[in-house]
Amino acid sequence: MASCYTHIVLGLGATGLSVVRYLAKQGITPLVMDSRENPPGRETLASDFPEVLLLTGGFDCRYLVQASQIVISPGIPMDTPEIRVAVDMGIDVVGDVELFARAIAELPACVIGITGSNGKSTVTTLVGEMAAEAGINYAVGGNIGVPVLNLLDKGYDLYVLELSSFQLETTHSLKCISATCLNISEDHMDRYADLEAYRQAKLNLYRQTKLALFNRDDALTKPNDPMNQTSFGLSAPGGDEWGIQAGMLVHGSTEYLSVNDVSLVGSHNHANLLVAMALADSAGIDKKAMISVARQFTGLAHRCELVATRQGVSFVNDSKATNIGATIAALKGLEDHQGQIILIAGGDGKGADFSLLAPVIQNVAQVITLGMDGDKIAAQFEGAVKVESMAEAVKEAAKLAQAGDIVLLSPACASIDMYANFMARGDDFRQQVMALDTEVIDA
Ligand code: UMA
Ligand code: ADP
Repeated sequence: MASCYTHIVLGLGATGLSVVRYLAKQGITPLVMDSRENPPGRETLASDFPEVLLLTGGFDCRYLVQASQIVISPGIPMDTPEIRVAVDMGIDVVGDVELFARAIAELPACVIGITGSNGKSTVTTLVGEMAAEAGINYAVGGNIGVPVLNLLDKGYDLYVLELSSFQLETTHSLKCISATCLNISEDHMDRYADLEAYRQAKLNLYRQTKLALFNRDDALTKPNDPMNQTSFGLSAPGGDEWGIQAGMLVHGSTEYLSVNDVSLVGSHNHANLLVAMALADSAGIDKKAMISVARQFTGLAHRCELVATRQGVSFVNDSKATNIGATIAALKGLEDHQGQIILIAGGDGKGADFSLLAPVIQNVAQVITLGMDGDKIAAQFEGAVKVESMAEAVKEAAKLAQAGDIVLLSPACASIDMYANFMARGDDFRQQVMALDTEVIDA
């Protein structure tokens, strides 16, 4: 008979470790299980929590069925058979964000929630920067890379949270002062039955928010139920909406700043800025702070980032384009570019339908593909060049490019088939660009 643990933590990545730490502070010693043989948090767990037992290589049902609470990491699907058994038995199966929501309900702090297929990290960072500029005691966390439970002790007044569909599937009581679903396009189709199932996971965020901010240019982001809501979008706004009128970012009839004074590039980033201002407004952040950030913020690394110009060719790193929607946004953003675009794409497609890329990819001069699903992208573009490595991709691109052209790494895929994460992929791209022989560029 397996010993009885009231609390079980599933997954020993960043989230699992944060949950163990959180439970330990309450005097609870959980059992940890991970389906991987060698999960990343193994050594930290052994050194910081030697009393915690770790079982690897699967989820043992004998323990699960006796638990009163199971805290599941976002990387583990809720429809894993062992989890389904526990849910059917009425066991409290929750994610770390749900534990955070229950704890924060007792505190006088506000939460802003941000989800969507693309732009989450950009918008989360923008709102955080606006809070900083306004002198608010704030924290940024969630899917952006800082597990939410790690932020609880510090007594912040405002939490700006990036939330993934995975995290929202296991979150039921998060109360936000404002929340947004930025956009919906195909992503993680290996985890969802269809786009609608993925969308509904994201729309969970609106359930208990004081103000829902949806994207009026994307009908899929509209809340299902009537609630206190307003919209942002690139058109002229009506009433209390946020939008663009006569080249100015505006809230209703109140002007904020000219799009020409915004440092971020691309119309998708204007939408990001509008919603960031709307979210900041709901937290009482003053207009001056918002405008100052809008003027200065040039964007995050690995998102359409110019890494080098060599012999007049611009090399742009958009490694964070881990789905089709992000690559479409990057290519649309470059539509007015005078020179040619050479696209490097491919990786782990997560079950995506790459035919959605076809309309925009036709404007590209050449497509170079790599990675596990590179062939599926190559099938959308006649004459695509298939390569095995980033070094080869960059060399091929450099051979084809002429002054005035752009070589764009925008993979439309996750990186995990070839790299630890999208940052490592972007860094490799940058290194390969830096390592290019002048002869290759000149050839
Ligand atoms: N895994 C197993 N077996 C397990 C547990 C995990 O195979 O028992 C695998 C997962 O399938 C996944 C990987 O391990 O491939 C990591 O999963 P995890 O749940 O342990 O992840 P964490 O390290 O806890 O990081 C998670 C988020 N990762 C995922 O949702 C996959 C991080 O978002 C987030 O920053 C972190 O919590 C803190 O909140 C990353 C991400 O890729 C950036 N998110 C996806 C995205 O943005 O598209 C949703
Ligand atoms: P996320 O956190 O949702 O992945 P990021 O801000 O990290 O979002 O950006 C991810 C990718 O999406 C980048 O390639 C970026 O250029 C692109 N992107 C950013 N904002 C948007 C948007 N509003 N619509 C479409 N693509 C976007």
